[in-house]
Amino acid sequence: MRVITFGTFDVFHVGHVNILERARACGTELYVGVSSDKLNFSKKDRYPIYSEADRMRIISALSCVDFVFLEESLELKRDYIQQYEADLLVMGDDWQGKFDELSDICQVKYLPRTPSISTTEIIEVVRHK
Ligand code: C2G
Repeated sequence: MRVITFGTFDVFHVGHVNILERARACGTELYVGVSSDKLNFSKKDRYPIYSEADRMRIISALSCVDFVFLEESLELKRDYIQQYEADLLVMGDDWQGKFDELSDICQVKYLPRTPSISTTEIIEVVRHK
């Protein structure tokens, strides 16, 4: 079973590795869409700390990841799922319910986030040191 997931994975941390390993364990292959720098800018009004090339490089190096591609728009999830023939979409539960409309083409599962860690918090901590 081919699993697909999406994310920015900026300033890679343990919450990211936890969700990727758990997503991979839901099937036999894991495909990861890494959000582009432009997509992040349009969403958050700032570019990620790490470039999309570096973020893709980090995700590609993980043993639980089989294939990495660039996610250029949030609205293209349906196309990516079809293009890569994914059977299951996994996302963290901060996205709970948000992708249920895709359940006509694949299974959709939300996994609990790792508590007390986020890229935003890491940036704040480092900024105030
Ligand atoms: N995550 C987690 N636990 C944390 C932090 C993040 O499980 N403590 C999960 C998120 O739920 C998400 C994945 O890690 O499934 C990537 O998180 P982000 O990098 O914040 O990605 P996001 O901006 O949510 O995704 O199409 C979605 C976009 O790509 C953006």
